[in-house]
Amino acid sequence: SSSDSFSEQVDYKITGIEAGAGVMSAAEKAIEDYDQLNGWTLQPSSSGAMATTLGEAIKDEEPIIITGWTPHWMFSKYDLKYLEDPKGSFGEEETINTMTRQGFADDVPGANKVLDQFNWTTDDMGEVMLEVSEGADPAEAARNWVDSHEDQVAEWTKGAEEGNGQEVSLTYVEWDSEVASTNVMKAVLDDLGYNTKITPLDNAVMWQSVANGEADAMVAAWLPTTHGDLYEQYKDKLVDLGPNLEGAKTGLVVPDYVDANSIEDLEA
Ligand code: PBE
Repeated sequence: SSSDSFSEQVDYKITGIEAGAGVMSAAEKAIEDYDQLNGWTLQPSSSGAMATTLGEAIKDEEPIIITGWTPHWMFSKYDLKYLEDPKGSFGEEETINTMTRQGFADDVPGANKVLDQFNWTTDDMGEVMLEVSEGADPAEAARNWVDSHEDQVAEWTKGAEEGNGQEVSLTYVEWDSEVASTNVMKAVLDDLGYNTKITPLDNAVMWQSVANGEADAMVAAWLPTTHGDLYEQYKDKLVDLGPNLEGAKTGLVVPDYVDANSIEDLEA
């Protein structure tokens, strides 16, 4: 009934995303860290299904709690809030870094330079994500962004040798944020004369593919917390080109109408 607490109303369930995502491990950690989450369960799903479930709940002002992250279009489309995380289970603000396989800088220096110089803001990424969330094909949304941000793209390609059809392989995971960044990098590299292949994988396999040299690079390393364990596992086999975006964040997210502001406001 409506007098039930928020926690009872959601049946002590957090709506999650892909099982291999870092935010899922962080949510499992939160369930262990907070007495208030004792007995709660985290339901794996997919990023797309989570967003659909969130949209349906909001339409009817129903209670829901999800694993969320920024940048994400959901924050521009809906009124949402992160629950405070005083124990830091989800870590602090993060960067999204670019990683290449060893030897890539020597093999394809022009493309490596572009990847090294690639950096944008959460607002930039948000523009691409919003267009995709409204139904645009990711390649088309990336093309629109690249064509309308020529100066910024010129900074990324400055001094980079043009390609003559050399293949560059990027791996990613089909999270909305990484769909945006990876498609934008493909558009930029293709424009410079490279033949860029993008391949969606599971998170752990994405890291492994670059570490073992099957793929050239990825622009999807969330650090230091979200992918911290994968970074530790593979860092000796990777080249870290540093952040391509600052101010990323993950956590438990609820609609504004939910009467809770902190994970400690939940009930076991
Ligand atoms: N995410 C988006 C990913 C990183 C990018 C937060 C869903 C994750 O949890 O691993």
